[in-house]
Amino acid sequence: MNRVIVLTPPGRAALATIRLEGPAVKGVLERQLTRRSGAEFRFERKSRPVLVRFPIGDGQYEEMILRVVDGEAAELHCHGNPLLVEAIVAKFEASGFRRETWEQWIRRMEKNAITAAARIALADAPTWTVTSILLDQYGGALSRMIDQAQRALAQDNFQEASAILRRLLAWEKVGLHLTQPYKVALVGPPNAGKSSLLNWLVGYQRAIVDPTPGTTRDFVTVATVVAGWPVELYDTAGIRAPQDELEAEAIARTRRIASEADLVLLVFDRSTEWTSEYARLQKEWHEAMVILNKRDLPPGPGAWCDGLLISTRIAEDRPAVLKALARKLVPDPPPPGEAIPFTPDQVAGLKEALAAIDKGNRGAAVVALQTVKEKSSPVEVS
Ligand SMILES: Nc1nc2c(ncn2[C@@H]2O[C@H](COP(=O)(O)OP(=O)(O)OP(=O)(O)O)[C@@H](O)[C@H]2O)c(=O)[nH]1
Ligand SMILES: [Mg+2]
Repeated sequence: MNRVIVLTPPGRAALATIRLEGPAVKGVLERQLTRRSGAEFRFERKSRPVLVRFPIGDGQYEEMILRVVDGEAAELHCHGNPLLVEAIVAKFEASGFRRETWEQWIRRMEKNAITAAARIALADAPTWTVTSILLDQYGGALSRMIDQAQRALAQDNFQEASAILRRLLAWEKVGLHLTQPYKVALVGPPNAGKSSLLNWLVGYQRAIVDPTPGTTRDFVTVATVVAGWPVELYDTAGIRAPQDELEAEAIARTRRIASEADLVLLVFDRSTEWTSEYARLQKEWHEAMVILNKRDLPPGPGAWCDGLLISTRIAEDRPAVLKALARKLVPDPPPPGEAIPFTPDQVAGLKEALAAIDKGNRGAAVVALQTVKEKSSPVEVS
């Protein structure tokens, strides 16, 4: 089988790498290419990278670098313009090459589905923390623990197998958030400073801030990083008795977003009086992290609840908010080298194996674990 694979990410870029594999590579390249000097191109297994000319029609040529990988594989490094890349790939397709995505290529190259998934997720890793955890799994941390559980099962040591799987599954939340950011919703009464807090946390004016209560109707989200963890902040509309249909819809959306969030930041203006409406909000989001904003102003009266006392006008307060946020999201960060499942398929497979062990069904547990190693599909990167 002959294959053509674009290894570089889609979109405009300075360079693209197109990989060719198969018995026809040598013949096709010798027919298509000429040396930059105009001399004939000969495919040599051990040559250094060479500058070549690739015909793109109408007597035009595109210059690129060719690297011969082995007798049946080569890489073309060309300009990254997507139109050019597409034209080159199409030309090889016309010569009978099959187009493959870089994810398919990695899955084919990697023997183990876990290392393949890690390699694919690594391409999108947004922070060093995420990268280093995924690198551990690429290096075999998760596969080794699954091997250990399988060995324990082979020796009828159900207790040890179960303990290993429980430990792996304890990282479910951390693991799945390596490829999906934590969702953090900023919720609270109008004018509390939710949009200000969002801007302050990310360091630029993303959301509209205004002294008029009820400013935010159409929400913004913004991607950021908290202590190395990818986070998506959701600004929402202030909760109060709606003054029109639009606001009612905005408040309904706030509740939807909050219900889907990993964490709710309940923001109050500490300079106002504590009200029964505040108490109701606090009850509605009893698991929220409470932020008491505007500590630069005199505190308002009433039986105020506890919370992190800050002001978005006081720069020194920012690290404390970020620290508290990180502790709430990831109370126990994993130690280096820890085995962590990081795709929904892996988590589902481990849970299936654990359920089988609990029922004393060794056969089903072994199959479920083997599936995690061999078949779990990697996270698709768009
Ligand atoms: N004094 C003081 N004012 C603040 C602080 N944080 C925000 N504000 C002000 O409070 C007002 C409301 O801020 P926003 O961020 O728009 O409040 P919000 O909660 O998003 O309001 P809605 O979108 O209406 O629900 C603005 O005038 C801000 O400048 C603070 O720490 N101290
Ligand atoms: Mg707002």
